[in-house]
Amino acid sequence: MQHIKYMPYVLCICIFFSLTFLSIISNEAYHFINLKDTENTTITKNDTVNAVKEHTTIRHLEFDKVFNKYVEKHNKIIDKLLKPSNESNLLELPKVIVAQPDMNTGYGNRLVGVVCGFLYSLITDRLFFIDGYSNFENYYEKDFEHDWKIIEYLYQNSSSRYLHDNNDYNDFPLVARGNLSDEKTDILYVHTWDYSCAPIMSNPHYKNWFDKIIPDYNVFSAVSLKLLRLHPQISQKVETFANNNFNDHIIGIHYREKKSPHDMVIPIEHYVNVVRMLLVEAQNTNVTLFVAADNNNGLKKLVDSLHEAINSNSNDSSVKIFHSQDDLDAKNSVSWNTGTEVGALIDIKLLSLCDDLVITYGSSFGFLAAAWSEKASRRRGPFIVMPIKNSIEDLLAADKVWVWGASTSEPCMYLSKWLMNNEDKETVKAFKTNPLWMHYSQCHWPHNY
Ligand SMILES: Nc1nc2c(ncn2[C@@H]2O[C@H](COP(=O)(O)OP(=O)(O)O)[C@@H](O)[C@H]2O)c(=O)[nH]1
Ligand SMILES: [Mg+2]
Repeated sequence: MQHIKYMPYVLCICIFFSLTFLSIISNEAYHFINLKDTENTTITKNDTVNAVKEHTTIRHLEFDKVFNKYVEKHNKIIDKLLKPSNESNLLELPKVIVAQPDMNTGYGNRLVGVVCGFLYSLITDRLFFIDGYSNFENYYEKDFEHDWKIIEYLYQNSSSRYLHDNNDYNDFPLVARGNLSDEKTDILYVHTWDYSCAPIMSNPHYKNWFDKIIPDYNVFSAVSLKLLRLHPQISQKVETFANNNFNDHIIGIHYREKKSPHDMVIPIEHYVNVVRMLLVEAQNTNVTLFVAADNNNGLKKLVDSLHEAINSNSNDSSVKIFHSQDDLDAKNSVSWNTGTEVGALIDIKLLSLCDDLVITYGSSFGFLAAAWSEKASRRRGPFIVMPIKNSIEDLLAADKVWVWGASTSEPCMYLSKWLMNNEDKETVKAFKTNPLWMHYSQCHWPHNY
C-alpha cells in the first residue's frame, strides 16, 4: 500500500522525462528537415553552421507548397481546356489574371508586374497567364503553360478589365481593402511597370494568408524564386562566375549613372565610401566586390575609384574586384535599354548573391537584385545612394540624404506616393497598415517627377 502513495509522483516524473525526450527528438528532426531543405547536400559540421546562418528558404516552405499545388492545378485545368472533347465539359471557363509585361522596358519594370499578377492569381484562386513575354522559355524554366496566346481564343466573349494599367489607372481601393475574390470580371489584366501589388499585403481580406504563407513579408523573393528560375544555361554562367570569383563576403554595387533627372548627379565617391564602411565591418573575412553599371565608361570609373580606395588602405589588400562581362553600350535587341538581355539577367543574379548591396536611388534594377534573391530574408536591405544637386548646398544641408540603408529587400513601389496623394482616406489608411509602407514609398521619385 505504501508504494501506491508514491505512484502519482512516479507518474509525473515519467511524463516529464518522456516529454523532454520527445521534444529533443522532434527538435532534432525539425533541424534536420530544415538543413536538408536549405542546403540539399550531405551535412557536415561546417554545413550545419552555414545552414543555420542561411535560414531564409525555410521561411518560404509554406509558399513553395502553395506554388507546387498551383502548378498541379494549373496543368490539370489547362489539359482539360485544351482537350475539351476528351474530358467532361467544364461548365464555365476559369477566371484568369493576365500579366502584360512591357518588353520594351528593363527587367526592374518588367518582372514586378509578372510577380504581382501571379500573387493575385494565388490569393484569388484565378488562373495565371502572361501575355507577350517573347521567348519566356529561353530565359526561364517553365513549370506550367502560362502563355496567354495559347488560351486566349477561348476567352473571346469573356468580360475583362484592367486592375492596373500602368500609370493611367490602378484600382488601389480594391487592391488595398476590397475583396478581390468577389470580383466578377473573367479576365483581370495586370499591366504595370511598378510593384503596384504592394498594397494587397495590407488588405484585411488577405492578411491571414500572408501571415501564414509568407510570414517574413519577403513576398517578391518568395514568388520570384519559384516562378522565375533562370534557364539552366544562364544559371550555369552565374554559378561558374560566382564559384570562380566570389569569396566569403561579397559586396555588390550597382551604379546607374544614366538615369538622374533634373541635372542631378550621383557622386561616385559616395558609392566608394559606403563600400569602405562595409569593409570596416567585414574585417578578417575575404571580401569580393562585384560591380555592375549601366554603361561601360561608368563601370570603368567606379572600378578604378574602388581600386584606388582599396590600394590606399593596406588592410584591404585581400579585397578582389570583379565586374560585369556584358557589353553595356551594345543596343539591346528587345528593350529600350543598353546591354544584352542575358547579360542583364546574369548581372542581376550575381548582385542577388551578394551579402551586401549598394544600389542607386530610383533604379529598379538594384531593387530587383535585392529582392529576387535567396538572401533577401536574412540580409539587411540594400544601401541606397542618393542623387544630389551638383552643388555644395546638397552636401551641407541637414535634410539632404546621401545614402541610407533600406529596412527590407522588397522592391520599391513608385506609385505609392501617388496613392497617398490621390486615393481616398480609407485606402491610404489600409495601405499604411503595412509595416513596410515607408520602404515601398520612399525609394523612388514619384512617377511624374
Ligand atoms: N548588364 C547590365 N545591364 C544593365 C545594368 N544596369 C542597367 N542595365 C540595363 O538597363 C535596364 C534598366 O532597366 P530596369 O531594370 O527597369 O532598371 P531602371 O530603369 O534603372 O529602373 C536593365 O534591364 C538592363 O537591360 C547593369 O548593371 N548591367
Ligand atoms: Mg526601368
